[in-house]
Amino acid sequence: MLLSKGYKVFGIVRRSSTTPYERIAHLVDRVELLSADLLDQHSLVDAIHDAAPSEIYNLAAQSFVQTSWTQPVLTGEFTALGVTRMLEAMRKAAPHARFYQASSSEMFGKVVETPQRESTPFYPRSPYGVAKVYAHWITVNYRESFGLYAVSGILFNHESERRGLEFVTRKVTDGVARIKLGLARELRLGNLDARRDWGFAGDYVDAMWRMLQQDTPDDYVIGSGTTWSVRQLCETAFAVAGLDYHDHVLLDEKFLRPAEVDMLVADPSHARKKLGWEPTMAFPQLIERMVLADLARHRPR
Ligand code: GDR
Repeated sequence: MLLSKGYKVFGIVRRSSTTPYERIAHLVDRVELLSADLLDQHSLVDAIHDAAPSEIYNLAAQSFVQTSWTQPVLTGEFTALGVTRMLEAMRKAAPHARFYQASSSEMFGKVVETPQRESTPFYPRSPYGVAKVYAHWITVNYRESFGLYAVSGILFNHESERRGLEFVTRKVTDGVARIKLGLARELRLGNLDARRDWGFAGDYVDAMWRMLQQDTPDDYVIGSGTTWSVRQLCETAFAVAGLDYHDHVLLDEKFLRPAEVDMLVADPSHARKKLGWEPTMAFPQLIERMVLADLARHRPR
């Protein structure tokens, strides 16, 4: 999206012995990748100094909720303290840049009001959610302490065909495609009764960009305002391929979480009013698009 608006785009990558750029393969000749690591303060200062950015989007995190129970300390390092390191690097190397922090609906966790808006108190339910609450408040604190243009976008689940296979929407759409094409017979899932407010990632990056174009920095909730269960996700996705989820979905306790977020639904009226933001793709169309993309990917050429 930034490239289509004429931006020069840099990304940071942490060193690895392999180059897993699968999801940005179509972009690697159009963006400049700099080596840096959220665990290494100095490398972040150098990367921001070299790129001299006008806008910084911090989307980096250990972002899989389930893993945050098995790697809680690492999750805190990347997802919480990593944000302080980014803000410190910006303060040092690009204090006039605008900073976007990818905050999360997981901060609302065991919700204290419905729908959830900017003023809803947080009650995180996983080490990931707890780390994101820290990250949110350090962003607000650096804005208030140092006058940085720093915003926190509280985004509800946002999905597309580029979603990682471990997240439930993509796990289901990929599973449907493999079952339809005879590559698998069953799909093992955890809690089918959890409800989420799922939207299209393309709409949500537009909201991030809009947040950084305002006269004054503020925080915004971004979501569709609708909520669907994992069971409804299964019904919708299997139906796209002419299948019935009852014939293929099995419960596997391995995918149940030690503490669950039962239901999330956004009230995005602040974003609608201030940013003029509206989602363009409803949940059934989003899931259909993802199933069709996975069918095309798995179909023999
Ligand atoms: P979430 O996304 O935890 O909401 O965080 P995820 O897709 O992993 O889970 C959504 C819900 O589905 C239930 N579920 C399963 N989840 C997975 N992954 N695998 C399963 O087999 C399964 N079965 C049921 C889960 O219990 C849960 O209730 C996502 C991430 O992108 C975060 O980084 C981001 O901050 C939030 O969305 C907004």
